[in-house]
Amino acid sequence: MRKHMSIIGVPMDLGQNRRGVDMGPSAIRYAGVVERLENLGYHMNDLGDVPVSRPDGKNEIQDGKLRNLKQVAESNQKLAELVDKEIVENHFPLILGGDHSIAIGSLAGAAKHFQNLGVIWYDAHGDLNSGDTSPSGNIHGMPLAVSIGIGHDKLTTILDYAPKVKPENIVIIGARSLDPGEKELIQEKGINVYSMHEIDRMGMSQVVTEAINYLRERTDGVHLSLDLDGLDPEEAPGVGTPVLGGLSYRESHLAMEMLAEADMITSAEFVEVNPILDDKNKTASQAVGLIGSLFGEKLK
Ligand code: B3U
Ligand code: MN
Ligand code: MN
Repeated sequence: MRKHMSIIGVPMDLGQNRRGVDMGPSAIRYAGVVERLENLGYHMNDLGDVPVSRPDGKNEIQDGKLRNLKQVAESNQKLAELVDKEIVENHFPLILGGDHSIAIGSLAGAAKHFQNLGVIWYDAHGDLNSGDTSPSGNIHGMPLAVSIGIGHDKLTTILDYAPKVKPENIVIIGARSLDPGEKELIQEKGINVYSMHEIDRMGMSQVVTEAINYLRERTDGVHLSLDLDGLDPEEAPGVGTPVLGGLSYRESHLAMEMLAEADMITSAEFVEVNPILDDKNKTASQAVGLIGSLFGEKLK
């Protein structure tokens, strides 16, 4: 039977300061994501975009510390409901961002369906801040903390349960910019991190093999959250917070191909593509290339 996949766009740009990332879902669609997956034999249904409201003021800081909290929480609630519904219908949810704050809703919708959801967080950043540790007030730097139950109630209690994920079920790959509070949380909670240091030393192949073996033993599903700023900005320039010294396109393909072979990903999102900062839709095209590999392009 052909596997069903649902595309969900989230044109969210309120989790950070730079406009344009709201056009990410369009750019990834324009780069041919649906056709690419149809060619691999998937039955595709593009559900369109989750509504994102405009802030009342200009990039308003709410509740002391969090930028656009109300709007980010509302869209994530809608996204969580949609992801939940698609999983109930046995459709694989493929979520297109938008800034990384949308992982709050993706994980809320997905984790409900597993005892022990694993998370692969492919990112230059840890996204483990809360209002207390964030240097920016930007919610896109907080979704992983929210998923382990740390952060504002409006975010942690979406779909009325918390936490969504156990810290030991998380594997971060590609980190090279962590804030002091994030480093503390990683130590305290024992979160697995393969920073660029480990990737340079061990190679991507070894890193992903370890991650797969580790998650296979302890989880019953795995959400892949891929922030395009995990890639090096020379190759993927269309992101809002580029950090030098990142993963290559080749290494990233290898990681996706290995995950395809392992056949363990149960939901996925590709986030932070900002077409305004991009070079002729290069970053969106890379996202589509990586999606192709994740869903078995090499194997078919
Ligand atoms: N850690 C910083 C910067 C950042 C996080 N995520 C992105 N940038 N993309 C923060 O603001 O929390
Ligand atoms: Mn991120
Ligand atoms: Mn990032």
